[in-house]
Amino acid sequence: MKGAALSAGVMALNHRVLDFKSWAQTQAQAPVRRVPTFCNACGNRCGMFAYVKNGRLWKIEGNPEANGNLGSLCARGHGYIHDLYSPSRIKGPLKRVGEKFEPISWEQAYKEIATRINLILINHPPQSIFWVNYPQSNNAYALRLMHALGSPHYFTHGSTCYTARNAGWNFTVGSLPSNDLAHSKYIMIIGRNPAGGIDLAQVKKIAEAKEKGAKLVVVDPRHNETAILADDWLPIKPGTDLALLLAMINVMVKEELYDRDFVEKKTVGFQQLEDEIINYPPEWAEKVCEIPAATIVRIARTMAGFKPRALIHRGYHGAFGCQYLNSFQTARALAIANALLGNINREGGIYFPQSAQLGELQPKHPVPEGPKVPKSDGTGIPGRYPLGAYGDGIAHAIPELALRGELKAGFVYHYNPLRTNPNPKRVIAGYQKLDLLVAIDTVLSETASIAHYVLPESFYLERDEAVDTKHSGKIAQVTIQQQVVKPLHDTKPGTQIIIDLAKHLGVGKYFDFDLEEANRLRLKPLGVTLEDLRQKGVLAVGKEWKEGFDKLPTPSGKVEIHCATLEKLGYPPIPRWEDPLVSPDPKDPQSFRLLHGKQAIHSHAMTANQPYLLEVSRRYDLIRLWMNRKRGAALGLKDGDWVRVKSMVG
Ligand SMILES: Nc1nc2c(c(=O)[nH]1)N[C@H]1C(S)=C(S)[C@@H](COP(=O)(O)OP(=O)(O)OC[C@H]3O[C@@H](n4cnc5c(=O)[nH]c(N)nc54)[C@H](O)[C@@H]3O)O[C@H]1N2
Ligand SMILES: Nc1nc2c(c(=O)[nH]1)N[C@H]1C(S)=C(S)[C@@H](COP(=O)(O)OP(=O)(O)OC[C@H]3O[C@@H](n4cnc5c(=O)[nH]c(N)nc54)[C@H](O)[C@@H]3O)O[C@H]1N2
Ligand code: SF4
Ligand SMILES: [Mo]
Repeated sequence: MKGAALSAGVMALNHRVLDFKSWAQTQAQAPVRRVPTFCNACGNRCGMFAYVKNGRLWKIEGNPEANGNLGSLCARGHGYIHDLYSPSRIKGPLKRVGEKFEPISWEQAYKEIATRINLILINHPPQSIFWVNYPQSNNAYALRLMHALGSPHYFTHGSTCYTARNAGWNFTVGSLPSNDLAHSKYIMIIGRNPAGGIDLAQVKKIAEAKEKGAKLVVVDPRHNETAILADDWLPIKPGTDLALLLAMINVMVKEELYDRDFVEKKTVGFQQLEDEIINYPPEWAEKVCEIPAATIVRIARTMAGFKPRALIHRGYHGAFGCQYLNSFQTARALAIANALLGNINREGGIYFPQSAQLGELQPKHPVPEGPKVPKSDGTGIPGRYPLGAYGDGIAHAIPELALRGELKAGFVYHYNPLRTNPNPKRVIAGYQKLDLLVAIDTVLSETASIAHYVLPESFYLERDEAVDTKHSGKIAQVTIQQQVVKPLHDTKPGTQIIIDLAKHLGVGKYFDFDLEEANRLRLKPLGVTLEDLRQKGVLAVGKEWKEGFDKLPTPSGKVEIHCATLEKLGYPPIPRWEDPLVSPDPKDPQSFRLLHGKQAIHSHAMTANQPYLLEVSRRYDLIRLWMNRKRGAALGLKDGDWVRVKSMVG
C-alpha cells in the first residue's frame, strides 16, 4: 500500500483511479443486485439469493421460502460458488487430437459430433447412442433428444444412488414417500445421515421435533453426524439392517403392537407376514446384526407406543441405494414396518408429498415417437431387471454394453462415472471403447479427460434453466434457476447445448423452441407467470397436503405387505432374510467391509479439488479412514497411522 501510494504521488496519474480511499468507498457503496436462484453444489438444489456487486458475485444466502432448505445453505454451497472464478474451468469447446485437447469452435464441434454420429448410424441402430446425466431440471429435453434419435438409452445416476430404495417403496406403497419429521414423536433413521449426507430441511425438522421432545434413534455402523443428536445410536453390523427390521416387525406382530385398524383396512397380506415373521425373533437378529435382542424389543415397544406419530426414515443411499444384495428387501421391510405403525400418509409419519405437474410443449411442439426397442440394460424386463426403474436405467451397465459393442456413442452430462461408479478399471475400459464420447461439464473431470469432445457448460450462476418441480412437500413448489452473472468464458447453458445438438443431428423439428418459450408453456397449467417466478425463485402451487388416503397406486390399491407382482416375477412376496452378496471373512484379521459415507463438506467427487472445502478437510483432519477401535488395536494400529486398503477390484 505504501509503495502504491508513493508511486501514485510520483506519477500523479488519474486521481480517480489511484485514490484508494475514494475507490474503496465507491466499491462499498456500489449498488447490490439480488437474484433468486438455486444452488447446484449438490442434487438437493437449495433455494438461494445470489448478490451481485460491481458485476461480480458478492455472496449467497438461503431462500427461507424454499421447501428443500428453509433458508439455510451448507458449507458446500458457499464453497462451490468460488469455482465460478476458478482457473480450472473449461473456457471453450475442446477436441481430442491424439493425447491432447485442442480448442475448437462450437459450430465446428457440433458439426464434427453430428458427422461422427451419422457415420456410426450407417452400421449401427439408433439405440447404440446414449445419454447419461445426474438429473438436472432440463432432463426432459435430454430424454427428448434420445427419443428423437430413436434411442431408449437415456440414463440417470439412479443406480449409483437410490434404485433399491425406490423399488422397495414402489412395490409396497406404489410411490416414494417423504418423512414428516417435524411432527413426529419418535424418529428412527437407518443408514441415512441427513446431517452429513446433507439435507438441510430434514436437519431443521429433526431439531424442531427434538425440541418438542421427540426421540431419535440412529442406526449406523459409524457414529455419524446425525447420531450426535440421537438418544440411541445402534452400531449395526453393515449389510444386516434387514435382520433388525424383521425382528422389529416380529415384536410388533407377536406383541400386537401394530395398528390393527390400519392393517385390516389398508393393507394386504398381513396373514402371510405373520406366518413368515415367526422365523425372525430378536434373539436370531442379535446374532446376525449384533444389536442386542433386548434393545430391539425396547425400541419396537417404545416406537409403537407413539404410533402413528412414529416413523422409520424412508432411507436414501447409505444402506439402501445400491449397496447390498438385500437392499431391496431391506427397503420393503422398512416400508412394511412403517405401515404396521399405521403412519402411511399421516401427520408425524411417512407422507406422500404434494408435487406439481408441469405442462407439456405439445401440441405446439410435437413429441418424438417413443423408441421401439427396450433398453439393453434389461430394466423392466422379466428375467433380467424387472424391478429396475426404466426411466433411470442402470448406469452401471454402460461399460459392459460398450464393451459388448451395443453402445457406440455417448453423451455424459453433469456426471463423472470414472470417479463415481464402482470398479474404475472396468468403467474406464468401457467408456474408452466407445467410438464417440462427448462430455458436457464445467471442468475437465476424469470422464471429460478421456472424451473425444468436451462441451463446456456455463457455470450454474451464469445460466437460466428449465423450470422445475423437484421441491415437493406439504405444498408443491415450482422453482427456477436463473442467471446471476454473464458467462465469463465461451460456454453455453446445457439446455441450449441440447437444442443445438438436436439441430445438427437432424432432429431440429422437435426442438423448434427456446428455453424461455418452453418455460412459459410448462408453467401455463400451474397458473403462475414466468415473471412472477423470476422475481421470487420459488412459488407454491396446488393444494395443501391432507392426511389419509383412499387408494394407493399399487395393484391392490393398498399397502402390499404381500406383493403378488413380486411373486409372479419369482421374488419373495414377503420380505425374508437374505445375506449380503459378500461378507468379510471372520477368520481373517485383515478382512473388513468397506463402508462409504458422505463427508458433510464435500459433494461426491466433484468438490474434491475445491480449495476452500479441501482446506476444511485438512484443518479438521477429515481425510482419513475410520476403523473399529478393537479391530484396529488387534492389528496393532494407532489413530493416525497409515494403512493400505485393497479390494477384489482395486
Ligand atoms: N455432504 C454431502 N451431502 C449430500 C451429498 C454429498 O455428496 N455430500 N449427496 C446427496 C446425495 S446425491 C445423496 S444420495 C444423499 C445420501 O445421503 P445418505 O444416504 O444419508 O448418505 P451416505 O453417507 O451415503 O449414507 C448414510 C450412512 O449410511 C451408513 N451406512 C453404510 N452402510 C450401512 C449399513 O449397512 N447399514 C447402516 N445402517 N448404515 C450404513 C454410512 O456410514 C453413512 O453414515 O446425500 C445428499 N447430500
Ligand atoms: N466416490 C464417490 N462415488 C459416489 C458417491 C460419492 O459420494 N463418492 N456418491 C454416489 C451417489 S449417492 C451419487 S448420487 C453419484 C453422483 O455421481 P456424479 O454425478 O458423477 O457425482 P459428482 O462428483 O457430483 O459429479 C458431477 C459432475 O458434474 C460436473 N458439474 C458440476 N456442475 C456442473 C454444471 O453446472 N454443469 C455440468 N455440465 N457439469 C457440472 C462436475 O464437475 C462433475 O464432473 O455418485 C455415487 N458414487
Ligand atoms: S445442500 Fe448444500 S450443496 Fe446441496 S444444494 Fe443445498 S446448499 Fe447447495
Ligand atoms: Mo445420490
